[in-house]
Amino acid sequence: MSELSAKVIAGDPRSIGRLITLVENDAPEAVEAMKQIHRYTGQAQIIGVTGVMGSGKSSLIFELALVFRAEGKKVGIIAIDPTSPFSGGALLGDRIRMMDLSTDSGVFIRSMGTRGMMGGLTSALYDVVEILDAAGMNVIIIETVGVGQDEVDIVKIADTTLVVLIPGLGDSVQTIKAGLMEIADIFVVNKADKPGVEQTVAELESMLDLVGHTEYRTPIVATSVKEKKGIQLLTSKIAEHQEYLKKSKTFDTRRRQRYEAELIEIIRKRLMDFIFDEKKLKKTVDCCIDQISKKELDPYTAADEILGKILK
Ligand SMILES: Nc1nc2c(ncn2[C@@H]2O[C@H](COP(=O)(O)OP(=O)(O)OP(=O)(O)O)[C@@H](O)[C@H]2O)c(=O)[nH]1
Ligand SMILES: [Mg+2]
Repeated sequence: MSELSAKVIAGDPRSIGRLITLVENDAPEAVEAMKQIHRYTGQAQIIGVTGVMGSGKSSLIFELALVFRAEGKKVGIIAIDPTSPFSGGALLGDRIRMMDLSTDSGVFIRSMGTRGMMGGLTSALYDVVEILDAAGMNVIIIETVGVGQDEVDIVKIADTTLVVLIPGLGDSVQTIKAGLMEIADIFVVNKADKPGVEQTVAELESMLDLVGHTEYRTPIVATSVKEKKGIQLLTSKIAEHQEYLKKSKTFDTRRRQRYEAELIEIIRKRLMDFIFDEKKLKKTVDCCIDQISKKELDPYTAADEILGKILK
């Protein structure tokens, strides 16, 4: 095992950061390390947090992190394309507490951008989750803004997905539109210090009624980071969902789905890398052009042979 892998497994923050950077830069050493650390993964609880922009996802994550830290758990936080950095959007009094978190060795925080990573974010995200897991984080929390494809991906990775909304008109309609309804394991109505919470909760309840009776009914938790309300209830709902996953065997199913999605992602990425490497591609097909010209080989058979070689 490489020194880097060993240090990552030992939980060394600098090495964790370095390996993540290698992964993001698509460095060959990253693949070696990823191979080595896989067998040290599988212990972490993975929580996805998605939802409306500015709904307080980062603020909530910090509150959750504090609770998990108080329970003695190590926490990894991944923020994808954060529009407001953790420190920037914080409620005034919380900034100091957040500083405490960022200097706490039991917490590892990392932001990941989608820009400049052609099709690479998802596969890099799987890697980062594996890295934090292998590094001994007991809980890994991933924040994404719930627009577009991202929230669908988070569902493939997370054990428990929180969808964060805020009181006010049209939120629940937005939820159905964005397909967030299906992905929520827990609905959070944050900023419950603002008017209209009851109505938003009621709307969500009646939407859930429409879904009908299921073994697991998505709980709705009203929280206020500002007034420090509902956080404990939220953590207990997360724990209940974990229990449900384990009892109903859904946990194993989800983990299998995650590995399936991860494997497909790696294969997709490798193929893409190959296809977009114009020079390499040209060189690979070069050998057959003569034969095709002389009618010794047809293009389809040639393609089969080349693909066979690539995929071997
Ligand atoms: N009134 C009130 N404001 C809150 C609450 N939670 C967060 N905020 C404020 O809402 C704003 C956005 O909070 P963030 O935690 O950055 O929200 P976010 O969902 O992570 O935002 P993006 O990552 O930009 O989508 C900040 O100004 C917070 O201080 C709350 O419970 N009540
Ligand atoms: Mg945020």
